[in-house]
Amino acid sequence: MTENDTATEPAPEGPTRAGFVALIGEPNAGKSTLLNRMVGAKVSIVTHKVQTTRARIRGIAMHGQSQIVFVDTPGIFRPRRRLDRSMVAAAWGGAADADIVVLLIEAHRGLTDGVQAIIESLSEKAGGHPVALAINKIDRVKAEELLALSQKMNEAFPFVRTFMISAERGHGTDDLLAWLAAEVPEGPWLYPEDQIADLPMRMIAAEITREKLTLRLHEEIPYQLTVETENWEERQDGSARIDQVVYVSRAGHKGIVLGKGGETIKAVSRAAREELIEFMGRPVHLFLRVALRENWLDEAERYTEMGLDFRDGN
Ligand SMILES: Nc1nc2c(ncn2[C@@H]2O[C@H](COP(=O)(O)OP(=O)(O)OP(=O)(O)O)[C@@H](O)[C@H]2O)c(=O)[nH]1
Ligand SMILES: [Mg+2]
Repeated sequence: MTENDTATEPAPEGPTRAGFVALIGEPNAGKSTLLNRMVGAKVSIVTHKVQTTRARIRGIAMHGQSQIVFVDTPGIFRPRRRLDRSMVAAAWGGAADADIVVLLIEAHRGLTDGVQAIIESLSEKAGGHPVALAINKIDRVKAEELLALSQKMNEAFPFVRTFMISAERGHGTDDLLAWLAAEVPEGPWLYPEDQIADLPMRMIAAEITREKLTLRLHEEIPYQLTVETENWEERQDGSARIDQVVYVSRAGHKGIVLGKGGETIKAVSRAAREELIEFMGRPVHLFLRVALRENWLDEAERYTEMGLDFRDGN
């Protein structure tokens, strides 16, 4: 396949292709936004805060005869806590297992120290897979700045391709998808054609609630809590009853998560329920409780629930 072929739609009767594309980058680069854009549905949660994604999340996109399995990963940063270390290990694990790696950076922040640190580990940790660069959030800068940044980045690492995109607005993302579709290896599809995610519903539901909590709570509180779906009951009337627990690690956080007269948790529950109804296309009854669990950040079971490897946090 030559470079000129890559931007064109593959012939419908051509061979099928399928592969894994890992999206890596600093926290907040826009990886989850890009995954959702590529898939055409909200599979991975997004907030304006760093370290939103905690585990690897797969989202599946079809383009012509190609199936592209995008792997959203936690942001790569200098870890402090056990959870941070597990998250960063999950991100690098995603890169190592992928057929193609896409490094996302933020156009307005450029080649930061954090990006530099990622580049320094890329050759070793991306397992020799091709790495493309996606300069995201181009809506925030002038065109002249982009060319200079692209040049600087390509001097720092031998990217196989550079894309200028806005994941949020959908600029340049079609070109990126078409290129990836042509680059993934020939082979049978890995998932049914209409599947968009492979996360269990109980985990998606917990993530949606965590997103609403992260949006409403401040400072360190979102980083000190986790959400688990404890019970899922299918009701005869076609609705689902979902019971979730929010674990907090400090006594003082419980009251903050509940809010005055339970206001905060009620607002979170309402927002999460609305999104679940939209996602599932049927009625949902959501029940949240908040529990103090001081050591949850050091409990193996909590990591398993999140889809993380506890040992990576050592
Ligand atoms: N202006 C602008 N904002 C964007 C764009 N793409 C993403 N964002 C915003 O950037 C923020 C972070 O987006 P995420 O998709 O959560 O970033 P992430 O890389 O997954 O972050 P972590 O999960 O924390 O590693 C959100 O507020 C997005 O709305 C873009 O193209 N332009
Ligand atoms: Mg994310």
